[in-house]
Amino acid sequence: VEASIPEPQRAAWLKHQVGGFKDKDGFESEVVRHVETTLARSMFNCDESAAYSAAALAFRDRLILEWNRTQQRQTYADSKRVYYLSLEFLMGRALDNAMLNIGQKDVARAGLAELGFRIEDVIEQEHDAALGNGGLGRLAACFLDSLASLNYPAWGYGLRYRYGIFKQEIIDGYQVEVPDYWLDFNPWEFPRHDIAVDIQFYGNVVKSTDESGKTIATWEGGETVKAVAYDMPIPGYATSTTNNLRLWSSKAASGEFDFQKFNSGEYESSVADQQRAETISAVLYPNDNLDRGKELRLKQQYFWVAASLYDIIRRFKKSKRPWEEFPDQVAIQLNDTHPTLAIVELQRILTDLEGLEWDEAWNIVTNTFGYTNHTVLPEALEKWSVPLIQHLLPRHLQIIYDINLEFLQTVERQFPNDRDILGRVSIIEETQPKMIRMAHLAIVGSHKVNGVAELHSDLIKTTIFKDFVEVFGPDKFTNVTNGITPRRWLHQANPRLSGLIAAKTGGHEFLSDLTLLNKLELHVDDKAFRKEWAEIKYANKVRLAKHIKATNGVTVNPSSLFDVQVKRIHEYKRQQMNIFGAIHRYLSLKAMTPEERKKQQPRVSIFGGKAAPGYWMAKQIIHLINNVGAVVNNDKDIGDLLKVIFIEDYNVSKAEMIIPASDLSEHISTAGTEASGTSNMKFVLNGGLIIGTCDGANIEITREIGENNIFLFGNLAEDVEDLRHTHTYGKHTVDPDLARVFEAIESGTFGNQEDFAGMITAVREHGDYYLVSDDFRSYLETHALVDEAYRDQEGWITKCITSVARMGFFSSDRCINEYAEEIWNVEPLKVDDE
Ligand code: CR6
Repeated sequence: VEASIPEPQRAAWLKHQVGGFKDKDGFESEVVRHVETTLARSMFNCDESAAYSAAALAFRDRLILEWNRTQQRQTYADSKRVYYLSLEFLMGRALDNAMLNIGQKDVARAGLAELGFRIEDVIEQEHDAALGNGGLGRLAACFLDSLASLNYPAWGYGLRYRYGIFKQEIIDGYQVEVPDYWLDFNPWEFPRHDIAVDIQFYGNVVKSTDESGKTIATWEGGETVKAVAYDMPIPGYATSTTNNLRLWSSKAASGEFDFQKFNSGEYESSVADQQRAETISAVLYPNDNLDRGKELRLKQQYFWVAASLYDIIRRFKKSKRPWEEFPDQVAIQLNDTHPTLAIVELQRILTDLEGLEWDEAWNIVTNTFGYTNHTVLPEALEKWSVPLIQHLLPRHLQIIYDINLEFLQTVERQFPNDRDILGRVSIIEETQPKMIRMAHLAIVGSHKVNGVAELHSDLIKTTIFKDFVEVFGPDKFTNVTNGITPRRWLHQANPRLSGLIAAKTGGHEFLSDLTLLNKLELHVDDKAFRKEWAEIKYANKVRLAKHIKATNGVTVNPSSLFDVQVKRIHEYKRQQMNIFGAIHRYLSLKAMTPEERKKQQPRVSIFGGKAAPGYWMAKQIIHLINNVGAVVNNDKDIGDLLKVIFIEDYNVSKAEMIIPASDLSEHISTAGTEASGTSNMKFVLNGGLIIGTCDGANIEITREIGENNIFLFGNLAEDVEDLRHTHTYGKHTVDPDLARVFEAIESGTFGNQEDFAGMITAVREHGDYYLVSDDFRSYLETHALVDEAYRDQEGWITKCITSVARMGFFSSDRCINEYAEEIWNVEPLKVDDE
């Protein structure tokens, strides 16, 4: 590496190489230097926000040095790299994570203290990087952490949205969306103005023949937009590997504005062009598990995919290898179907621009891509209308048709007597207008397709992708059960528990090998350990209770059972069932004598989560939760026996506070609808128990921790279809307890009943698609079992410790190693200095 500096200058460069701070003194001097120079602030009036900025810059400097070394090492080794293409990266805060992964948090704490700051207050200053909706985006962030921690040469590629997921405010019980402008000061990103790619849209295709008689397709005209790279360093835990997350930002291709237009007096329209271009990366679409088919979204997808592929190919070309070696050097993972156009774009580049034969190119393409499916919900499966693609990407549409033709021909040869299968597997849906089924395109263009938990991977093979299993054989389809990074979700979110586990398992090794948690089982009867365990949970609950007091103005008793459901609001996740259950509890308590009430287990029912701005039913659910809270929390008969809390603006940093404070969390989706869920893993890892359905990863969690340590209830996935059928065509009576809840709502107990009519009608008249009534009885009964189990505090703690000890499987490190071996065929790049 050093030899790349010309000999005459080498000594000077090496002599002045910076190393980043080494100790407390060095850290402090970096902080003060950044306050005074980079931030141009006086050290005499440095507030917490400036202290945060300066501390972040000091860490950023260190990271970028490691980043540089990692990139040099990876280029030099010239081994296969992984590219994770995701429209969402829900990163949360970076400073705490950087301090812990580098292993310098104690240094920072001591340094900041000497400068007059409490590290916790400084960390709190940071704005979350919230470039995602929910599980899918957070999974991508956990994966980046694991890829770096395991020393895989890997890059993330995404969009640099100017506005992340909206901030949620609750006003009079209703959700109000406020834009999340997060880029005012973002010390974690490096603009790379030199890395810019022109991206073409619209135009038309011209066909011609070359000397040899081959047809050449040329995509001409249209409009060009510039993609500019912004890099975020991703530090691995306890390793010097620092990988890259590259996010693309859109700009007008002509520079600031078109000078031709400007000089001819069209100033406004030249500015408008600029704004039009910048709109592409302006905002994250706020839908979780819902496809709306908007043109701007398609533009985002192509813009990001084309820029990323250009970048990947440029890097590949540096190695001067022949094209056929592309899949040996490059693995691209498609996080859901959002980046599926990459398949078409690579085929276009190889055939139209690089002159490869179709089959040769297609072979490269399919060996490069892997596709992860994250849902079976029909409303979430992406489809783009043919006229829209024709207009925006005319050449791509032709290639999609060619891919489909080739594919259907092979299917036809395989199943000469089955005409129907062609229509079912076709990439084109023959509707009016015709639609491109992106999942079909992703399957055809990849060598592996995976689901995200065992049940889900089985379901896609037997339902939505059944025919493809026939066509490609079962080996193309695999399962990689999701995981979470224990660095953020245990060590960072719950430092005291992490410390206690370290003391019992022989150090913090478990953070790199989560299966070491199993050593905890040896200590399950250790009195002092159990006491400390309980104290930590209580302290975490006190912290959450303070937050609730400050934001909701409600006093909750930390000795109550904290029952938490935090996630996107969605009918399939059934927050409505949870709030109906809380109403049932309230009605039951009201009907009791004071003596009976004394015997009841006090509870705090905690909700949090955003509703997509256009999702009316989800907004009703939020409204009902808040209105129930307003009644219950002020009812003198009830007191501490029940509180209902809606925590505003649930996000990653709130999750880090809420999850460690839960006794029980709810993962109660209609069986077969939640592909995996990942917060279920976070809650158990933090010593909370679960009430849940047999859905997603709940099933594997049960297998790992044991069925005595989880509260399962409800109908099974295999029975859902039949139940729905009887709702529609047979007899459908509402569960009597649920009917009483409906009566209470309809009598106006929780405000204007008309506001909640939709939620009730969905169950009573519209077929109860999510089986709320079918599962209500066993839901209530299981909650009663929870109360009973919680009253036995010793038994409860045993369940919690045992569960944590058995959670090793759910590390995203395990998950990434499975992807690396089964799908990507990549090896970690050893770091010499370790
Ligand atoms: N909404 C699934 O619904 C899963 C994550 C990550 C989801 C959820 O069960 O844990 O992906 N699916 O795999 C989609 O976003 C399409 C999600 O987060």
